[in-house]
Amino acid sequence: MSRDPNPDRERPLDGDINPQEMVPSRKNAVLVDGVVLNGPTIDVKAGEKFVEEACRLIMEEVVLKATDINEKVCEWQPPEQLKQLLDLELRDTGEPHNRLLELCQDVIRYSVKTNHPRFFNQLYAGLDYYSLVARFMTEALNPSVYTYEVSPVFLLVEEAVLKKMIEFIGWKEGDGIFNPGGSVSNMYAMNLARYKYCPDIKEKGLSGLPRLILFTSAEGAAPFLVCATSGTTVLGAFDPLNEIADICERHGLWLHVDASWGGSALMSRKHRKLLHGIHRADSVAWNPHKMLMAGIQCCAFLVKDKSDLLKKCYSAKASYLFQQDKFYDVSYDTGDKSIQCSRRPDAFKFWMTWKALGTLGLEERVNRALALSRYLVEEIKKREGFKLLLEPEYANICFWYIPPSLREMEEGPEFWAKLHLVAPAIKERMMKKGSLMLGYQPHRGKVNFFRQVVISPQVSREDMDFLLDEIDLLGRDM
Ligand code: ABU
Repeated sequence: MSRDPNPDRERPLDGDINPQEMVPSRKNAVLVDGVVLNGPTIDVKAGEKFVEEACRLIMEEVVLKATDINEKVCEWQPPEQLKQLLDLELRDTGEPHNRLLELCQDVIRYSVKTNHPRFFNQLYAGLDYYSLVARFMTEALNPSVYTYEVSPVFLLVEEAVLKKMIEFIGWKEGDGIFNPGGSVSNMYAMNLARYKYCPDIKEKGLSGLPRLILFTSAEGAAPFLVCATSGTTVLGAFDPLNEIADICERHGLWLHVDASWGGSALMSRKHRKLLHGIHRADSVAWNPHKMLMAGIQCCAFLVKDKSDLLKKCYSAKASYLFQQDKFYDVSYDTGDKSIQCSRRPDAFKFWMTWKALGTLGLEERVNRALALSRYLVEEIKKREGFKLLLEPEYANICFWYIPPSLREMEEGPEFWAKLHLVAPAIKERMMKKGSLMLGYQPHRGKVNFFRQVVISPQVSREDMDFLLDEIDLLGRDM
């Protein structure tokens, strides 16, 4: 049962529609179950005013502060305290305009400023003004990119972006689909490779198949897919694609490259060699929301095959969306090649950024991020108490901070056990202070180390210096 959130408000009794409040009229009222059906019930004026004032708040509290290093990266509160500060309860009656604006302000205040020049915590960062506007537009227009009839522009934009990305991979042609993430792209690759290997899987089901495996096996199972990675999450490592492609070709295996993170290096003539051989892949995952800052989420799955494999594999032929007797070219109803039904117009964000910066601007963004990474690596080498885990290939700089108390200690079990505790303790201090955010993790037998990720063009050499100074400041008494 739906309730009027404002049962006590006055309703006009005459006139068709109150131009101020757009409240339904009771004159000539059509009532169903006691509900007046005349005119819209939404308070348009109040809604417009709210959007306008909330946009101003976003501009002042997020956009204008995005480059200000004097602002905090985060205003840390433990969960129980944050629950009290946020007024999370959902009530029977709606909150007034000003209270809603206060709530918006609180949400902004206690959210992490991922667009801050000193947010280095994830494989995304910074603020791209053009993709931001694209996001505002798509949120306002609220399209679902499955049929041309409801998303004509966004479908054509997606087609144009995919075509361009395919060109950068080095394929003559191909297909693709934007989707909710690199993991989903990798799942697409697995499904497609399996479909290609067993085209009757949709009819026979999994039980009709031999036991399938990825990579290879000497157990009598059927290998069908090799998944290589261009830009691993922690170390930013790149697999040798040409060598892997040779093996795949020899054994007729589908080669998928997870370039969710590293794919953006393709935009740079200097750094695209990291992905040498990617044109030989059958499919690629590439997330422009990472290094290219298109805004979360913006993830493309790209496939070299042009025989409509995506559609063959996923088509469910929903008759309420994909009618074949429509009055336009239904090949533009691309939703039937997606595992999703509703789908966001994510390509549009990337398209806006690409339009604004051009290919050369995107290339410059990648080159600068990698040059800043190089600078940081050299600084780490120079500084006492900092130790690189390995020479980075990309924009992930992995290092330990060794506090003064451990500097003279022999690198034995006790040293590593103590060092393991350092990064989490410094992370706690930096978040409580709000000065900086970068990630840490243990990895493959190595004790906790920092992973610094450089992406945003808002970041400068000074921020790299600050990062090292601040870690030293926060950890020198440990
Ligand atoms: N898709 C993995 C991203 C993880 C990270 O941002 O560190």
